Amino acid sequence: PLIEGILSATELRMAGAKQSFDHLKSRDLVGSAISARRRGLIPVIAEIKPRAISRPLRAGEAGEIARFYESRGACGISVLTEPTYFLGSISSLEEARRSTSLPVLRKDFIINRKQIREARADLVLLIVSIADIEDLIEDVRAAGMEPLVEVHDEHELDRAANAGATIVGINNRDLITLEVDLGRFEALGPIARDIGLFTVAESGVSSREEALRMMNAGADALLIGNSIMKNPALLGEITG
Ligand code: IGP
Repeated sequence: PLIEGILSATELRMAGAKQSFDHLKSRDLVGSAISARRRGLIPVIAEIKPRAISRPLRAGEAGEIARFYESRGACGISVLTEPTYFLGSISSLEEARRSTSLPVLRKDFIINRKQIREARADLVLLIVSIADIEDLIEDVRAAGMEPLVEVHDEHELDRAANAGATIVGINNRDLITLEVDLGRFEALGPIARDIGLFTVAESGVSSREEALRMMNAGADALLIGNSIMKNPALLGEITG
């Protein structure tokens, strides 16, 4: 029901979407994660997630948070742009991208190609369980961005790999029950790595110990939102 609500709100909004799109040079997440590791940091894609603090952001705040995240060693920034349930906005994505030199991931419920051209990001989240990723992966690349394909189980991982994904996010949170289990990445991460995919451990990390647990399971990067939105100082502890 949550997902259905989000998707129907998205469809309504898309009626007025603009089509123009700006091809700026794309920033490379894989390179940025590798360089973080070389500097001895845990590679974290730090998320701007207004839902975690239960209010939309003020003008300028997304830029401030993005700069703070960069200063604490993040290798990328994720920005929730879904407005209805996650209180996000396209303008905070644009602000975040203007304010740092890090690759920026657009976090939304993308179900059609019009949405892809709504905003300039470096990566666009595509969720296997809700979207026609076989088509959308091509659309994202045609727009000069890279898809980060989110999976929850082995079947979805196969689908992502067969559709040509190279970066996969394994979500520790079940999108229906919202339950978090770090064991999900531990089970799927190694399988994804074995087939040569770049793996992002998504959701549920709120301490250095949990971050190390994901790294030990072979994560190439972590995606963290809630815990660092509530307590930004935690990010520096986690990245190291
Ligand atoms: C971040 P967390 O538990 O640290 O806030 O998780 C991120 O993984 C989560 O926001 C997320 C998400 C999503 C949100 C992962 N996939 C899809 C909305 C839609």
